[in-house]
Amino acid sequence: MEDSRIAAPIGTNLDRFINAKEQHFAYATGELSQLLRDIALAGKVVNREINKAGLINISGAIGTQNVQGEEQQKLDVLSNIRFIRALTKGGEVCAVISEEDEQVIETGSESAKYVVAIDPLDGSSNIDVNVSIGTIFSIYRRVSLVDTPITKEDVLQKGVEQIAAGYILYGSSTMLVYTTGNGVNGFTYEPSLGEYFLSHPNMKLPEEGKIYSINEGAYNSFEKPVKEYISHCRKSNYSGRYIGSLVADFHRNLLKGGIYIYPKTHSAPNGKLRLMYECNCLAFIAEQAGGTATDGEKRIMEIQPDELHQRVPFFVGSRKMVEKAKTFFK
Ligand code: AHM
Ligand code: MG
Repeated sequence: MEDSRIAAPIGTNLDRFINAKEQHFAYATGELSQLLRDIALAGKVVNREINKAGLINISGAIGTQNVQGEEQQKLDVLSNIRFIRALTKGGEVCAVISEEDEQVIETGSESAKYVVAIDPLDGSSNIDVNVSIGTIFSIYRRVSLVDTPITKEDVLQKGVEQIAAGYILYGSSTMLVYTTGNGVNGFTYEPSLGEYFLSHPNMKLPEEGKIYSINEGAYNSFEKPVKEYISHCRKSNYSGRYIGSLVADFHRNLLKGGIYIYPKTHSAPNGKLRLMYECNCLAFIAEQAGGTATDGEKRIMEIQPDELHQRVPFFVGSRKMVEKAKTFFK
């Protein structure tokens, strides 16, 4: 039987899918749909830059670059510029929190009702080595009235307040995966047509899995419960898989079942990953797909952020694996 949450069949392009979903909501104004389209479009531009990245060092030699004397910017900086520009010009967003910017970016659209938190290009250690990287985003509705100044409450919202979240994975294929709180859908980018097509409708995280993803090189600096959980994984003959790109590791586990962990370490006493534009977003997607996410004790999406770039320990993935990991903290 077809799941009623699937608004369209496999192969539907992203625009049609977004439109079909919007028609389910009598009072939808189309602004969220437009915002999702803006993000998807900026993702295409970033995808193009990433695909060119390997050519940059030889481009001088083949004479295709630098004819105007242009300096090539680093990809993470460039991605930030592309996304911020798309979010600013689109007019639906009043404020942006980005990993690349210390302060909140006010877009100047004070009558806009959405706030976006974004990591424009995550997986910094993989950017220059041709390994999968990703963009991660969360969308919130502002709390204050439109046409008034942006407040702290508008930007520091708990993950449970997200109205949409998603990621773009620049991998062997480029994929956009997102949720608006009604299941998770994945779209694969077809570069010759320049379109995303629905390839993974109504994604479900297997309840149980056999993959654990953690940087075991830092083992000596993990807390006892994490060491004990790793020992449980080893005894259970689970596979260790760690790309070191959060989106790629999360995506694999979403499809195959598994757990991703970035715990507290000596050098990162609160964990390394950021609550607002890395953890909340993937926690929302995981929960919507039937999985779960915790900091070891609390549900990630219920943590009240105190600062924009706050870090949290992160355990996300198959529900039974995350529940098992939590038992070692009791
Ligand atoms: P970044 O925001 O600087 O790219 O760091 C986040 C990345 C994640 O994608 C990845 O899971 C993690 O850092 C890897 O960290 P480590 O190299 O410490 O294992
Ligand atoms: Mg990051």
